[in-house]
Amino acid sequence: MAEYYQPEIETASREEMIRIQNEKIVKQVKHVYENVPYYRNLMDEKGVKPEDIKGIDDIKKLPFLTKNDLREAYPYGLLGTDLKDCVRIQSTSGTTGKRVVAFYTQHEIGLWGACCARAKVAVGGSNEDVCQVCYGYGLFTGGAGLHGGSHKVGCLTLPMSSGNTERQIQFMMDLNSTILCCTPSYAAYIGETLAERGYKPEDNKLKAGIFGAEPWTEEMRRSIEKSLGIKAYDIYGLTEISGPGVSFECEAQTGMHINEDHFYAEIINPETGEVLPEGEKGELVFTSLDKEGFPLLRYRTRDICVLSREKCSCGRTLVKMAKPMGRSDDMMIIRGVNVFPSQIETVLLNEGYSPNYQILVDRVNNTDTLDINVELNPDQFSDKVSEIQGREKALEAAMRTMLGIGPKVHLVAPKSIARSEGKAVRIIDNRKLHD
Ligand code: DLL
Repeated sequence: MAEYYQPEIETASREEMIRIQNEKIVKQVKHVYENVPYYRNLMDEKGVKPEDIKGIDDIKKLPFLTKNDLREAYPYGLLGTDLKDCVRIQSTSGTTGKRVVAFYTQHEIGLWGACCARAKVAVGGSNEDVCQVCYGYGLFTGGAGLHGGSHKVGCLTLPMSSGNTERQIQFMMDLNSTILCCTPSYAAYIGETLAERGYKPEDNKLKAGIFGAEPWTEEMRRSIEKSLGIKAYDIYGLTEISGPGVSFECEAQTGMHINEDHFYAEIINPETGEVLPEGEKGELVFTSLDKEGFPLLRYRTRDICVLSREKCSCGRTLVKMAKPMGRSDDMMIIRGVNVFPSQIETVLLNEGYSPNYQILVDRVNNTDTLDINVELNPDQFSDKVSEIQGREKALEAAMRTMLGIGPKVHLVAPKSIARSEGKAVRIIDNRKLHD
């Protein structure tokens, strides 16, 4: 297990990390140029040759890859090895268009598992733990990724997949699960169901949760920690770059350490493509430094966040990324104002509401409308119309302060908004139907 905490990498000096990255990028660009005609063409168009890349700083010279490139090259166009060397595919959910398929060699499966194992160790995981994985198994990377990491660390692994909440609870209680892995929205749902069944937070043996795959706020973290009686840690990743474990949170709970010996991160201005200095907010771009089967260079994630090299109390020197605010495609532009669902979630939880909400956007008479359905907690429920209306007005005012535009808030009955077992669908944008 100790081998999955790798101090020589995770606490390496800046010089040492740059040395590792320099060495890997030179080899990787050569490998891609020689084996991936699609990317070779992009490099040729830009007039860049592998010899121009002498170290990690030269990465700026390389062209970007976008989700559109992945769709164009679907299915085999970005493979860096023979198909016979690949042992697995995984795929994105395809919510924003055609599915993207990623390939893995045996080496890449190992590398991915090792990244997830670092994440497990960072939350205190060891072979003493019982790890309940309720991310979906199958094409989605959540189940397979956390499962791989859990095995490597030696946890007793419960491959539950998502859904069937009654069974999740039964196994959690009977088998004394200590680490829970699922989306934050599902964790909230499990917490709610446990309370309904009469369990108190101290009745379970859970100590930590590894939650990711969707944006969630600090307020949501606190609410889950309270309902399950655990420490809730964030984990980030995307199918194109491998899956969960691209970055992971440590005991400091102040952002996720990027496994930068494998994945080099840049923040760019999404409009101009210019690389931004550390600390500035922009689009996250990843280069896989040592994947051979599906070796993406400068892949634009569309996730908006900030990188920081501030000293971390855990001792790791791996660069940290802040919680992504959501994808640039999750950002709603409403009456010209940029609105992220995470801002709405922050207000709701601060005002004492449940994390069960739905955002409805539409266009009426050429004006954008924003409606938010918010579920009342059972103790907030009231028969008095005036009371409900008063609450709605107060929430609308709090939203206006946070968002800069005024939404219409509708408080709805407890349990009336569908719960999510995987990635929560928060936004229904009907404007797209009219466009
Ligand atoms: O969601 C991989 C994953 C599985 C990560 C389990 C963590 C845990 P995709 O389905 O390809 O892969 O979706 C990737 O999800 O670009 C982000 O927009 C979003 N995302 C993933 N993790 C986080 C997170 C998996 N911790 C996309 N916070 C990414 C916010 C996240 N957004």
